Amino acid sequence: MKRFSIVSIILIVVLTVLAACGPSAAPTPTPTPVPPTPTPVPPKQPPTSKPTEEAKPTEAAKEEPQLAPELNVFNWTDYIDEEVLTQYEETYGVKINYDTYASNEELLAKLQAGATGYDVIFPSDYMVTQMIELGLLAEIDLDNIPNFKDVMDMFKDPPFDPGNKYCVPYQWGTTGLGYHIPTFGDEVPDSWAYLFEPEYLKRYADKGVNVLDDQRELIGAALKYLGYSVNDTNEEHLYEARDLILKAKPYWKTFNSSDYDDTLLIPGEVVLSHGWSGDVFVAVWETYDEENDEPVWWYSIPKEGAVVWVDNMCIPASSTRKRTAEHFINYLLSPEVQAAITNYTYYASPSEAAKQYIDEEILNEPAIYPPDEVLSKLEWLEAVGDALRIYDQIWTEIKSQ
Ligand code: N2P
Repeated sequence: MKRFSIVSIILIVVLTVLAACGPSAAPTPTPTPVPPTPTPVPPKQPPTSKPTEEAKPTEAAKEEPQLAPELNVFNWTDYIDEEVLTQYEETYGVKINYDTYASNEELLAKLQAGATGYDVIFPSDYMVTQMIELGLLAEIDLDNIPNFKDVMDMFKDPPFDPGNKYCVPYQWGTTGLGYHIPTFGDEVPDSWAYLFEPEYLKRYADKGVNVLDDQRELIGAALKYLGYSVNDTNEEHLYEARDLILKAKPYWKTFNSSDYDDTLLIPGEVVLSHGWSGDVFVAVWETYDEENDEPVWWYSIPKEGAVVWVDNMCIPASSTRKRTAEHFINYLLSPEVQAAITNYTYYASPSEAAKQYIDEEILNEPAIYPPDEVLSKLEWLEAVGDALRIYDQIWTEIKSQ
């Protein structure tokens, strides 16, 4: 299987917008599911509305808000098909300056260090809580995000952002173990023991083990393995998790959460990786043995339980282009664009309406769209309040020893 091209879906969006915006626009095509093979790039479409003063918008385009000429977007690495950005730029005449980060803490540190200028950011659930408390987010106007109506109920009014006052969901997934099937044979690494127990690690650590360079994820996995909540705030439990991690650390080759999905593709680099579902599935499908119709990599959710998370689209309090940011967020939440992103990232979409455009193999993959019995074993990361001090302290110890 290949990563599917998104161009046809984007074409549908553009044609739909064109049809809505101008008398001479093309007719609206009936949306069709993403084809399983890449399609040729469609001819470029003219922008439908331009923020510049000289633009002469059609009647319908006048309904578009006045858009800023550019927007600064700061997202996780490998988390969008850049065609989606190009299409937005070409359709609305807004230049997207796109930059990436590898963890919530990196994003927070940038904002706290006074980085201004970002207009759209993508913090995870627990980080939304922290950012709201720190006054780092602007309130969002849901009236300007009509595609929010398609968001699944489980992602509306979340505990970390009651009433979706600040953010709307972008993509969601789980955290588990990616493993190299030829190394493990019939054995499925179905426990966090494969990441933390030296007696397990001894068998394959020389072939490479990666862990996410992410404090809440790694400490959370250790807590889960020890039988505690991923949000535990008990100091003794946290030190137990630290000690488990320090005992396993000599067996780990890398702490990588930015481009570890690429290292899974390099033969001999790693055979086991703590990872996010979509990143691992990119490796699964990119290394798929077409000839024998067998995967080389696969993903497991450990039996002790794991993290389920949702990343969100939010506007920093310092943004000066809030209306354009909302317009862009609404575009990213449209069913066709959500499907295009999911078909590229292999992360699940929070948009119910996107499902009709999402590839069947993704929709039916329980490790990407976990069924209720799997979901019930998963836990959401939550802000840990004052215990964050202990998390930070043990993370420093882990990284420095
Ligand atoms: C994609 C990162 C997914 C974000 N590379 C995990 N919250």
